[in-house]
This record gives sequence, C-alpha cells and structure tokens, in this order.
Amino acid sequence: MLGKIALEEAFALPRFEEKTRWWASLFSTDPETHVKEITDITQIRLDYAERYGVGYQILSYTAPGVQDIWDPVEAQALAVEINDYIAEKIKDHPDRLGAFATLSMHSPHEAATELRRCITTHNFKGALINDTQRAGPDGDSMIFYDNPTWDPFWATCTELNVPVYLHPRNPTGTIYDKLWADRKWLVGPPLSFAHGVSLHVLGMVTNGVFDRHPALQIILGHLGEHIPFDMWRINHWFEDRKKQLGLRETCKRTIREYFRDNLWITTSGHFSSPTLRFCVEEVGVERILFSVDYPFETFGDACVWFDGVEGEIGVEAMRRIGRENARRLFRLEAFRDCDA
Ligand code: GRE
Repeated sequence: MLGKIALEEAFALPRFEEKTRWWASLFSTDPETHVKEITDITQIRLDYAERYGVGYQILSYTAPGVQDIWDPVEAQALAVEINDYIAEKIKDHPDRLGAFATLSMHSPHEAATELRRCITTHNFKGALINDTQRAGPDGDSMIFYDNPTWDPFWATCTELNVPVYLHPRNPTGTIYDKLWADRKWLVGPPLSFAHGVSLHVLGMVTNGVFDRHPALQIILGHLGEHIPFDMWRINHWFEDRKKQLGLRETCKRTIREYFRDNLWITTSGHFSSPTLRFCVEEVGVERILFSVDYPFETFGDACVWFDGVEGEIGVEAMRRIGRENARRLFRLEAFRDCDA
C-alpha cells in the first residue's frame, strides 16, 4: 500500500550520541547502524519510506528522553531545544514529515504552554510523552498525569484539538530495583513497557480524566499495550464489581466506551496478523492506526507485513488503518501518495 502514515518514529539529538549508543547497546544487535538511523532525519529515513510506501511520518523524540530528566529547569530547556531542532529539520518536507511536541512534564502549565507554542508556531501534530516524568531530588519520584492538577494540560490538548501519544519509558529507581533488576530481560518490549503505559492509561480512565475531558484523544502503541486482550476482564471487573464498590464516582463510562471515544491503538512494533484481526474485532477498525516504531523496528518488517494484511482484514480496513484514520485524526494536508 502506498501513502501509509506512520506515527511512532523516533529521532535523537546528535549531541547525545554517546547516550544513544549506550541505549542502543541494550536493545540493538547493531548499535552503530541504530545510532546512524535514529540521528538521521531526512536521508536514510526518507529512503526507507520511499522504498516501503510510507507517505507521511510523524517524528518524536526517543525514550526515555525528557521524561528521564528530574531537574525541571533542565527538562524544560531540553524540550524546547528538541522542538526547535526538529521543526527546523523537517520544514522543507511538509508533505513527508511532521512532528510530535516533546514536553517536560514537571508542570501542567509549562507543558501546556510549550504544547501551544509547538502547535501554533511549528504546526506540530500533537505531543508524544514517554510515560511518567522522573522527578524529585534523586529522580526516584514519578509524576503521573491522571489527577486533577493535570486538568489544565488536558484542557489545552482538547482546546488545540490534538492527540497525545502515550509512549513507554524504562522503569527506573526503586521500581527498577525491586521489580526488574533481577529480571532485566523483561525490561522493554517483552513486558515492562506495556506494564508502564497500561497502568498509566487505565489510571487516567479510572481517575476520571476522560470524563472531565470527553474530547481528549490518547494514542497507545504496540496494539494497545496488552489492554485489548484484557478488555472483557477489565470490563467485567469495572462494571460488575468495582463500580458498585465506588469506582462509579470517578469513572462514568465503560472501558469499551473509552476505547470508542478517546483511545487509539497503533501497530507499532507488533506485526502479527492474528493479533491485528483480534484488535479489529475487539477495538474496531476505526480506532487502529498503522505505525512502524523505527528504528527499534524496521520499515521492512512493518511494511511487508502490513502490505500483506489485505487478505486478512479486507482492502477497506487496510486503507483505514494504513492511512485514512490518521489523515482525519491529524487533519493532514496533501502528502506523498495520499490518494494512491
Ligand atoms: C522505543 O520505542 O523507545 C523502544 C526502546 C527500546 C526498545 C524498543 C523500543 O526505547 O520500541
């Protein structure tokens, strides 16, 4: 399929090459290639896009990124630097590349102000946040965004009418020491990433964020971070038990209704036809978006797989997931092969 849109596509600042190499050494069998791919913006990446039929990509700063920086002043300065850097890099390719804002999540007002600047001056398409913000004097605290102090930030997202991609980051501090240190091979895609994001987004559901901001749109990668598989069970316990025990006060609708009205899932890093078919049935074709997860995954793996799903889900579902849903969600203007 030509003109696919991809949404979970990472870049890193060249000045952090050493840090990028260290991170790559934990996840990549070829760290040198990874470093080249993640720091490149318009050459290698656009060559892959051309070869594999990706018409438009929304780029975002790699994890853990600014969410790893517990000093609020430093975090804010880095977020602004990243946003201005990527705006400059992509400005000559508006029909191929867009960006999500990178935000310091220490303060709801500061995050909202930077988001507004990115949308109004750089024409960014929303924000991507790497799960909780590290905070506290030694970085061992975590800021979640599911309590009412974050309402001004979520209100700004809905006022600007842009979605937020809730992306994973690695477990750190005491949480890492207690849960993951002795199980380090489960950090990342095998388990910890999905745990982190699903805790966070289900926290938003049960703490009423979507009831207070009914128009808010949140995107989850990796075919929904395990939640679709548990939909029936979560729904059963929310509706048949926990709402009678008090959950009803902060969570008005059902989990399936939040998926229908507020949540999206992408195919990033999860290229399985049986799982996609299951998500089409459980979540619905209208809330699923194609993505790659480059350079942690390859364009080849994502696109060759996706280009073959027509026989599994039909051509109409493929066009919606591959392009049309994202085109509408982000109100995109013409891009490469957008009508192919
Ligand atoms: C990511 O998307 O940020 C990521 C990592 C490490 C491994 C896989 C992955 O940071 O998708």
